[in-house]
Amino acid sequence: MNTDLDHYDRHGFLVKRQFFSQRDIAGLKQAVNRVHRQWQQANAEDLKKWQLVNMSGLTDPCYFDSPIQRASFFSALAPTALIDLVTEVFGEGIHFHNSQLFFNPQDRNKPPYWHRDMQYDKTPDAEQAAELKDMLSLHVRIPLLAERGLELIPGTHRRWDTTLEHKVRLELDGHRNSEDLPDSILLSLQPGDLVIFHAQMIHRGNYLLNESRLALDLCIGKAHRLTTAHINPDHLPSPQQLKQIDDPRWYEQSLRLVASRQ
Ligand SMILES: O=C(O)CCC(=O)C(=O)O
Repeated sequence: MNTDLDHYDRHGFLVKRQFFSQRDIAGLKQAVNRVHRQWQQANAEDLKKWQLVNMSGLTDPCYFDSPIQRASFFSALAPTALIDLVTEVFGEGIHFHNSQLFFNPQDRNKPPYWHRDMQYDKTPDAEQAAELKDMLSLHVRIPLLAERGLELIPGTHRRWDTTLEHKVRLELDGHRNSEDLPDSILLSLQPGDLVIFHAQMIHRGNYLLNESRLALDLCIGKAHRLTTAHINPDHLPSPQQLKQIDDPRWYEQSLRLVASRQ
C-alpha cells in the first residue's frame, strides 16, 4: 500500500517535510501578504471586535489588479507537484473548494477551540457522523512561518467523538471547547513543510506558542452533497482564465461541479 495513504488512513493526516522549496514559499508569502494587508485594512474593526484568527477567499477578484496577477496566484496555490501528490494518495476527482489564512488573534490569550469543520453548518451532528466515512474534505496546510500551531486528534477522521470529546467540542455540561483533550498531537512545522488533514477530524489552532503566525490553507476535496453546495464561484477562476493557469486540474473540477449545480 502507498505509505502516505496508509498513514493518512490510520491517522487522518500526513506531513511531507520540505515539500516546497524556500523559493516557492517566498513567492507564496509575498502574494499572500499582499492579499492579507488589503483584508486587514478592510476588516480592522472586526479583527479587534471578534479577535479573528483567519480570513478566507484569498482568490477573490477584489484583491487583484489584473486577471493575469490573479491567474498567477491560482497557479502558485496548486502547483503540479502538489496536485500529483494528492492524486497519488486520494485519487482523481479532487476540486479546489476555497483558501484560508490562519494567524494569531490580537489577544493571544484567546483560547483556541476544538472542532470538526462542519459543526458550524446546520447539518445535525448525527448526520455528520453518519457521513464521515463517505466524505473527503481536506485541508492542505502550508505554513509560511515556522509554527507550533496546529493540534489534531489522530484517528478522529474515521470515528465519532468519545463522550468527553463530544462535551468539549459542543460545550455541553459546563465544558469549554478549549479544554485539553487526550491523545492530541501538536505539529511543529517549518516553512516548506506540507500537512494534509481531514477537515472533519477534531482539530484546533494554538496561538500562544507562536510569536507570529501565517498559515496558508487550501480546502480541497471530492464532491459530496453536504459540501459542494458551499463552493463560491467568486473564488474560482473564470472558464477563460483556466488557460492562464499552469495546472488548472483542481479548478476545472470545481467549475464542473458548480455548473452541475445549476
Ligand atoms: O490552524 C488553526 O488555527 C485551526 C485550523 C482550523 O480550524 C481549520 O483548518 O479548520
